[in-house]
Amino acid sequence: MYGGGNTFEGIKTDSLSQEDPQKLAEFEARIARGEKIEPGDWMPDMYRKQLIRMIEQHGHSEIIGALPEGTWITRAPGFKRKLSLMAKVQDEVGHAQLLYSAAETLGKSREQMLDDLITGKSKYSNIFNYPAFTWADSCFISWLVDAGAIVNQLANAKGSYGPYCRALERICAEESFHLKYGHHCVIYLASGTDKQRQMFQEALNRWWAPMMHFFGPSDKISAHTEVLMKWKVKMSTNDDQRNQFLDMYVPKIWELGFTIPDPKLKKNTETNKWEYTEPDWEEFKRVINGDGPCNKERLEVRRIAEERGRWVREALKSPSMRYVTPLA
Ligand code: BYC
Repeated sequence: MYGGGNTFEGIKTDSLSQEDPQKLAEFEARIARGEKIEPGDWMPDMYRKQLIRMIEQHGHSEIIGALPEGTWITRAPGFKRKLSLMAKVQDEVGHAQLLYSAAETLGKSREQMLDDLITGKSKYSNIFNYPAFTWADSCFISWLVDAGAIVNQLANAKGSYGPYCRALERICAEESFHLKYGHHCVIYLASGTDKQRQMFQEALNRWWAPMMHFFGPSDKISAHTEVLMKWKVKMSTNDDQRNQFLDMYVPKIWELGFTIPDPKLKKNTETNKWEYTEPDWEEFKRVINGDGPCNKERLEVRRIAEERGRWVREALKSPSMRYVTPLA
């Protein structure tokens, strides 16, 4: 089991034995029937904690994920791309808003979630701890990271927790525009000069390993998959999602004439699964636990944003604002 299966403080596999067996059976029967669980419904403590962990990490990934692309807004080639990228980055931050609201329905406040992000207690997606050196890196994120996110989110939107599923449905609709924008940017580089093609090839070389990590550790070592699949929070395993991504996007990358930096990558036509070099899970662990190339920088940006925005949040809460803002 990855991280001993107990890396999240408070999620203990034996905590289920403390639940009322009849309520637990009814809850599991509802899930088996495909019903949605809603915030006021009875749920086991472990289901609540697992959902908070996963939705919160997802929300953090959206706001941190806005950073590497965000730095390219002013340098995107041409006015139209600047506008599109600005809209995309704004959407990503909006996704965090939806996700934090979904996690709040489970009892954890947004302030606490943001505190846990800044202090390094909560995780966020590994992939955003790598630097976007060139415009082609930004194109890689817009096309392929968004593609990976859609594979994950389309599956989990059919899951069991109502508020998370509804947030995911809306996020997927917006992500499909991001994917088209990203694909368009990559096609432009692919059909451009040798230098432009080389730029994207180099981005692909840099981002392929983090992309393989993006879907989570292999099923053999994943800590939470079993219970999350049982309760239909995760609708497919990490390896299945990785395989689906490879199925959909490797042919498209090859079609554009680029080389994927993995000599072992090939589809096994008998098993219908992709074979690839085992990702370096030690590097993955280092990166998700705070020791990637950009972790410190990413969290520092968030910390400064929290500090600079404090007066706005406090002002919104002040009694005089009740008369001028619908938020109060
Ligand atoms: N990165 O038991 P496992 C976007 C952790 S944003 C970091 O398999 P699980 C975008 C995991 O948390 C969309 N950590 O976990 C935004 C656990 O550690 P803890 C990003 C990872 O939860 C802006 C440990 O490893 N998508 O696309 O069953 C611009 C064991 O793993 C990662 C989401 O957030 C990772 N990649 O499955 C552009 C999707 N993978 O908590 C684009 C929502 C694993 O025990 N999340 N870990 O300390 C999920 O679907 C699931 O959490 C995962 C992992 C499939 C990622």
